[in-house]
Amino acid sequence: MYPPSRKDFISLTLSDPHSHAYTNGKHRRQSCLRKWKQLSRLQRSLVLLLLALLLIFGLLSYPSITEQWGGLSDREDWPDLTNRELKPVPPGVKPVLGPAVDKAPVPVAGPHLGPHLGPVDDERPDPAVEPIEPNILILPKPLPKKKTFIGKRGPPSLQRDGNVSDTVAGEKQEQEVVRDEGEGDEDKEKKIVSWRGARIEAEQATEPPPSAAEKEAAAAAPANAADAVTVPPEVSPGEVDRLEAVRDAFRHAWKGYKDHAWGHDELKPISKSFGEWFGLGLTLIDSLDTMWILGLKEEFEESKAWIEKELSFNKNVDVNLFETTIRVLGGLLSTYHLTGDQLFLDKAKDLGSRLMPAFKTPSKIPFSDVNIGKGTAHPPRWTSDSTLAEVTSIQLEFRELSRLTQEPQYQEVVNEVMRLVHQLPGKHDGLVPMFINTNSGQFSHKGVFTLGARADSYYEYLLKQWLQGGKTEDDLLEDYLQAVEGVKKHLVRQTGPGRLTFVGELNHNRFIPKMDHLVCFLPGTLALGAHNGLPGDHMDLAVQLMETCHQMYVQMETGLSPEIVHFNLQASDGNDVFVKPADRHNLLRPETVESLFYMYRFTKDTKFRDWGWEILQSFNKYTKVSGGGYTSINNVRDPVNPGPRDKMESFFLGETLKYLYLLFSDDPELLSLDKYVFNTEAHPLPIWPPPPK
Ligand code: DMJ
Repeated sequence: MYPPSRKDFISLTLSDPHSHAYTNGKHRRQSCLRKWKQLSRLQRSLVLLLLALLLIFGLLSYPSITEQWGGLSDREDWPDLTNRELKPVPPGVKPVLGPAVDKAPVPVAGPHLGPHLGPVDDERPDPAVEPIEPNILILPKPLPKKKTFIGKRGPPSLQRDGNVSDTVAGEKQEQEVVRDEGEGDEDKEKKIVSWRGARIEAEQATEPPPSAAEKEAAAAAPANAADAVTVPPEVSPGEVDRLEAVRDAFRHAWKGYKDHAWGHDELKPISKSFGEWFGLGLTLIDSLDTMWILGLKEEFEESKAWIEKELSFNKNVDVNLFETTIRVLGGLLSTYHLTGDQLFLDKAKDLGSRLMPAFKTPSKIPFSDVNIGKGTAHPPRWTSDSTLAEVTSIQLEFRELSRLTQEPQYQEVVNEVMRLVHQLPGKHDGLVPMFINTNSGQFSHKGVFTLGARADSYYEYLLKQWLQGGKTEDDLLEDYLQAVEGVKKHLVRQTGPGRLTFVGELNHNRFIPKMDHLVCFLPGTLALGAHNGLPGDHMDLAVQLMETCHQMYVQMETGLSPEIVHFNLQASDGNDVFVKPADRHNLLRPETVESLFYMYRFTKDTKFRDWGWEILQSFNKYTKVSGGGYTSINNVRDPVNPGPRDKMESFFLGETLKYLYLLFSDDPELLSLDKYVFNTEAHPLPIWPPPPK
């Protein structure tokens, strides 16, 4: 049996649901009144109380409801492709990764490759991923000047003395200031001779070490970036000071290399030792033309002596074709051009001929690795594929080697690669997959399209080969123009909150709002194309992307960009930029300062210089190691413990500092962009003169 129902609730029937008689409401009113009178006093009080509460709640929520309605009617939060208004970051809110997002553990499903290969996109679903749809490029107004937020705080923790292990280095981050031992001011020349002989007044421009009081203030800085306050921007130093600051940075890096890694590939500045990759003195060769350009004669001469006496390519060693070409062959060729010294061309010839076995493949698409002593070549152990950017970003160097030596074989093998790729099916509106098979000559792992790792310099070299050859090779231009259209159509998007333009990736028709720092070469390349008569909207896109790359630095607490960022596509007031825990490292990469250099050369807008200056200061603050050298760091979001990686990549000297120097130089004839193209490792090679008629 069911228990009898208990009436512990108030039942109100305001009308007879079954009555359909029309009484003009009179019957209903009478019925209500009667029912009301039938209620006990308690029941009536409760009903009145309920009504009173409903009334109060209604009054209180009225403003916010009307506000929301008003907002919706204005469609402010709706994705509206016709809305070209910029949505600025709300004042006073630091537009950085919020702790909640940052802390949320994200399971990593996809592989992350090493620093030189760069990352392959992980497969995990991304909340911001949206299905593919026709993309319309929205040109926003320029971003308003953002306030300077002090996220950069705390004394530099990397700058330590002592021969300590990695682990100890990570744990015992003493907070002291670099003093550049052994770099006494008295040693510094008052006058520096630039590479073309112009005399430049040299003044000390590096920041003086902080006083005890400043150190104390830094230590007491707010622990939470959100607590930071706004400070007035510092007075910009002049050209001479900035140039000298770059020289100082170079000298400091060089001191570490010379003291602890001389003749080896890379400096490990924390452990004061070295790392070997190919055993070719990579940093030394990559740095040669930078020393020449910066007017560092002494350093240049001692390096030249090492090349003369010590450098031999007759070694039983496997080298990566691409890395060796862009860093070593490129470095030797550009140094030959700057100095006219035959030594460098002889070395380049020797190396070039030793790299040639890489092209002996069934498809003529080169293998990734070649043994320069044995004359054998092979793909990586796990695949017969080569990386697309690697086989298409060796052309400037091999072509130049042929021109200088009058031996056509170098040019022939790399031109054949371009010819094959030009006519290969599998491109997506000019965008290329990341791999190509050395047996079949076909693209492999199709479906992923990126301007980042493994594809980046393919696009860069299309334009630069066209420029190098005097704008005569139409296939290169055609492929480049088509690729830029493909980028605009499929990869360019804007963030919801701040309308930052970025270049994402396509993964089997899914748009991934992810951008490698490597992609920051693109503003410079687009600007270079526009400077050479390509469509003006390339420059518009360059300006927007440059702003985004700048934001990738200033929105981080150290003022340094992470390796990879993700962007927020949602129309909300949240952050524009997110960094996943695995992507927070900075390898001292050059791409942003490279693009700043191009942007400044073509626009003369001094803000690009100021942005570069801020980056140099951040490198000095968070990556400079006392005693000598700069180090890659693990975490650009942690200014107290950025986590030194104990490695100074050769491109920091070969590219990053060189581009900074050229950015700060007032002399447009210092490596004029109408006379030189820079290879992808920042080694300038001449634009070929037109053939005699
Ligand atoms: C350099 O070796 C070259 O710039 C290359 O094109 C990309 N990676 C590094 C710098 O980040």
